[in-house]
Amino acid sequence: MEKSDLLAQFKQTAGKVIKCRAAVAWEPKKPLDVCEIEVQPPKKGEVRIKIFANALCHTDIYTLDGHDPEGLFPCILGHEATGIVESVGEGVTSVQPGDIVIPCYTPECREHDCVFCQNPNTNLCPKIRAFQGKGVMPDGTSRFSKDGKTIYHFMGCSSFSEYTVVAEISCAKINPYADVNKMCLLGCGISTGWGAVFNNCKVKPNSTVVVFGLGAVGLAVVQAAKEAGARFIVGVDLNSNKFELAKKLGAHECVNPTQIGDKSIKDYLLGIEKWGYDYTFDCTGNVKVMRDALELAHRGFGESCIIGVAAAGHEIATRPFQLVAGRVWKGTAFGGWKSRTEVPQLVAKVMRGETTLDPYISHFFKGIEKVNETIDALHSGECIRAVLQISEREPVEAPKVTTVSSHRHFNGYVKRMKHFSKVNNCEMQFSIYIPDRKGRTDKLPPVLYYLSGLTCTDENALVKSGYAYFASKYGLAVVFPDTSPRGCNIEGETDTWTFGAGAGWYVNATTDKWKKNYNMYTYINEELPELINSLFPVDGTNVSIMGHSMGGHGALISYLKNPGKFKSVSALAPICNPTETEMGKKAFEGYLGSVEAGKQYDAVELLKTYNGPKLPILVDQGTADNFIKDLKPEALDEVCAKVNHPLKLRYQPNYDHSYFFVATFIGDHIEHHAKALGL
Ligand code: NAD
Ligand code: AHE
Ligand code: ZN
Repeated sequence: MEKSDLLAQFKQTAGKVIKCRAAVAWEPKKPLDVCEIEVQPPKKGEVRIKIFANALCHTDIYTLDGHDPEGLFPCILGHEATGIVESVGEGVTSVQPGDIVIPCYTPECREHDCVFCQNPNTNLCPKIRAFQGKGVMPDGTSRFSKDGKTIYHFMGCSSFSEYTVVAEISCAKINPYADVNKMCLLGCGISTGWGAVFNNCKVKPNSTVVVFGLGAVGLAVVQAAKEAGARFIVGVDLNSNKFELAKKLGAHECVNPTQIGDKSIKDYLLGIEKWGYDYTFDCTGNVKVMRDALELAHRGFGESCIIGVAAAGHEIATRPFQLVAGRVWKGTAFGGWKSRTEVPQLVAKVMRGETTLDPYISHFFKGIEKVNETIDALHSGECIRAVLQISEREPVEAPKVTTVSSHRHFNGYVKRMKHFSKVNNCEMQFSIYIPDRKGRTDKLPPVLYYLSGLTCTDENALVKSGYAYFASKYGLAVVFPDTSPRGCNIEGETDTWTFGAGAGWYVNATTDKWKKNYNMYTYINEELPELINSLFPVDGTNVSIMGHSMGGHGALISYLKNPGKFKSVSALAPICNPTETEMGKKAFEGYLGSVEAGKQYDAVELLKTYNGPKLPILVDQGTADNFIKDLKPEALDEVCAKVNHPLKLRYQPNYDHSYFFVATFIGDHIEHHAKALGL
């Protein structure tokens, strides 16, 4: 079913009771019963979701086995899922029908008076926690029933059902192209393991780590500890079958406590690191293991993090001296992630290929009637995560993006990416610099698009312009697109440096020969920003543009053709009036069939009729620039004066057209943009 058909179907069911299948846990320790239930429409602040996939977490089993002090029956379990919004209740604004979401058991209300949401150190928003514990929605009632009998909600998710209802504040909207059969894992276990490392413990490079329990959660801890740069990671499990994957994900050594003779696991591990380990993690839920983990933390400063959930009545114990001696005992709920804000970022991280969920999916079942097989799989000891596909999603054609290279650079990362451009019908490359944020919940960085000149690729300005010091100083992301499509096998594509490859002129070609591939205007102004905004941690609503030479022309026309879109604009030695130059005429005749048609891509021409918000244009121009006759800064000056458009045109004595010129003034330009972007 196409998305539009699905939306039409959702319009039919909105506001009505939906009868669908769900896996009901009628009582503890019994197989789940797949039967037809009724799901009420969402009330105020609620969202009804059609579930695509649900992975089984140990906590579902723990509750089904009757170990959860909050466990209520009958209920619908499941809390690691993806789905699509079917309908929303009154007042819901953050999601709408058709959005792809992950229901999260830790909500995020984001209210100004929520001391938890406002505190960067915790994710424990308590807004609806009491209702979740009682198995009901925030109005105190359930949305599930069968033949008039109420069925309880579970952890605010209840995703072992074809349809469920959750609070809006529990609904993380994710990239619409995300693989829903995979991303469900980010609803609990894997996010929790990663977050325990990155958020709760902030594992330092060169540290030592022990992980007890190598299920999905423990393996995610191993994977993240490796990413954090730990030098020695030990995995401990009673089931040696888990060791191969643990080693693949980063464990240096794995130990089975039943296979070390008479030695206790504690003595065994202290035999390797005499004073203990910098970080230890419990991912078993066993309180004896929790004690060992704490006592294995390094004397003086080691931290032990409890992730496992212990059965009702079980308590942790140790001699207080263990803490007196400097060990820290801590824990995590959902890895500390602020769900609605950060789960979409985890999805994007997976989609960028910076980390993987693939190794965790050991079992995949199709159809809700297979739900008990997922439980058998988890009990078998062979399973990491069993994903149950509850409804199949129509295949979506996701943008294919790969990372060519990634480097740490000026307190951030610079990444070169490849992707298939639909508007240019070919593979394109771009680079992006993303500065670190001081705190991970700080505002996302605004974006500056830097368009390069003739013959350049995305690489020239990246390595020669000296932008990174300034971008890092202000906390600005910078995108460097390529200057044209390449390798399209168009006759004459590489014959000259002013036209074809390396010379796309930021226009949408209309001539037969070029129109299939050379659509740089739409690429720069639509396709690429959409891709960047959905994949990278940037604020795509706060954007500026600049460029050099042909890129200066691209920046000026993008600003003038999209009033209000950019917060600022600037250019270094821009081509200002291309319809009046030989190389511009040749380019427009080639791409558009006439010079006249080129006027819609000529800054001087566009300024004559521009009536949007007037941003001050900053332009630097070297007086020793050999190309000045093709640039025509004087025409820009003249038209701006005529139409009263603010222009700061600075002639820089004796500078030429090169990157020596660009690098000299890039700092002023980035400062100009940073101010406009509120940095
Ligand atoms: P899992 O059942 O897949 O894995 C648990 C692993 O621990 C298994 O490999 C098992 O062999 C091993 N194990 C059991 N007892 C052990 C012992 N005494 N010594 C060493 N290894 C032992 O479970 P999971 O889904 O990975 O979840 C792990 C724990 O984390 C569970 O208790 C779960 O409820 C909890 N959990 C907590 C959070 C949170 O936010 N705090 C989130 C998700 C899961
Ligand atoms: N209901 C149990 C608490 C269970 C528990 O600790 N849950 C974890 C998530 S487990 C996910 O698989 C958690 O994060 N809890 C925080 C919270 O607010 O529930 C009990 O002991 O009452
Ligand atoms: Zn879970």
